[in-house]
Amino acid sequence: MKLYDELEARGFVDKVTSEELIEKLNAGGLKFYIGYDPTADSLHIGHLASFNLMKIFQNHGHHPIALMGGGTGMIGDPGGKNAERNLLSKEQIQSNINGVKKQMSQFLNFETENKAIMVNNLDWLRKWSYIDFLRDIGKNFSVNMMMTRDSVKSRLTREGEGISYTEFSYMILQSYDFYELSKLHDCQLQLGGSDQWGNIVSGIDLTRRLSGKQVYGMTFPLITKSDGTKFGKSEGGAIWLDAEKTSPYEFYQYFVRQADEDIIRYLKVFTQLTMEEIAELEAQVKNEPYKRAAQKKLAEEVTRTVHGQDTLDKVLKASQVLFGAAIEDLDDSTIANIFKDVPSTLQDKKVLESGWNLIDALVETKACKSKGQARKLVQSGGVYVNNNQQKDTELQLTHESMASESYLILRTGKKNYYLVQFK
Ligand code: 629
Repeated sequence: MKLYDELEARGFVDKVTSEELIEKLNAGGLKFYIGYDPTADSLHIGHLASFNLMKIFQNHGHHPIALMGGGTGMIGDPGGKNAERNLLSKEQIQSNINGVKKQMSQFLNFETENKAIMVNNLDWLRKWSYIDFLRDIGKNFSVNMMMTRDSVKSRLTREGEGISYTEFSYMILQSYDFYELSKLHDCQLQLGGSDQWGNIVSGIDLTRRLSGKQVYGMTFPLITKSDGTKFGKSEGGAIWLDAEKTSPYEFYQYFVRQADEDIIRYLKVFTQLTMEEIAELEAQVKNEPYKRAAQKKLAEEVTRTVHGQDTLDKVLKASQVLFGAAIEDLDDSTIANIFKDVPSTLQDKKVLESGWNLIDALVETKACKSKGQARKLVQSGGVYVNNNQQKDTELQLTHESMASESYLILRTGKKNYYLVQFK
């Protein structure tokens, strides 16, 4: 399948700056770039579609340039923001770049013939003096035109929150990047989400003015959810790619929870699955939606790409626990995530020294109303410690009974779980 046809089939085409681009896309061999400002020490799933897009371009013989905004990150893109951002310190930006670079390298192939390269726009932006930049670059920008760009328009109205000269001038820096990359690397194409259209078009205009070169742009639609809520947010905030900020278990569950109405669109933009494989999953959503096969496939693909096969295997095992699977070699944070919605109680670790009687434990955790009920339930085989059935009413819970460093899980019947945290 030709690249442009695949992009259209996957819903990746929002706008292109010129029809000429289409045959260039299908011919392969283009140097192209996407920019990422290091506004946090980790990328989030809002960036995932753009990584997948770069991989698809690379698979079709184009040369990816991943641009880190070490310079633009110091200014802040006003696009999509209705209030001024707080400036990040230079140290914060550098540490964010280190975190983001590591994550980005998991997605792209930096070895192959059309290998990806990573650049940092601070390397060239830092060289300019303010006066020279105003004279040589700023002179090419009409403020009248700049004020019409979507990224700043809403901030200039009376109702808007206003905009500083700093954020207003951001598009000049991004425009300059495109010119610089066309000069340094013969980069002919910039990609970005639909929020980047104005910045991309400004860069094409500047490149033509400064060098006479024609370069191109293509935007892709920002990911939306049918229920109108923002994609990539959960009650705990953003869904990060960094396992320390969003556990792989939570990361996986986020994708499993996506709605039937959205899941096929997400498979197309977040994975490398073929259109045939996706069509097969679409049929399953229609015929057996309760199996959530498409959601599980998406969650597996994305979790494997971001966290690796071993972590995915652990997450898959953990996601079976609530269905009665054995609770073994799980760490505290995964257990806390799995059982975050079940009743939990706090216990003093000392109680395990002499042994905590199972019947007492069932009553103290309110799993059973009385010792009599607890005894009957244990004898009838309706009680489980860490999903292992326990029928001995004299059982003493000790350190060996723990599921992890701090947790032990009691269960009555099929699915009534009680988490016990020991301090
Ligand atoms: C210098 C900086 C450039 C080109 C781009 C940039 C960054 C750009 C921006 N992009 C978003 C970001 O950094 O703010 N001004 O988080 C983000 N981008 C990926 C997609 C996007 C966009 O990294 O373009 O639409 C999210 O999918 O919001 O020379």
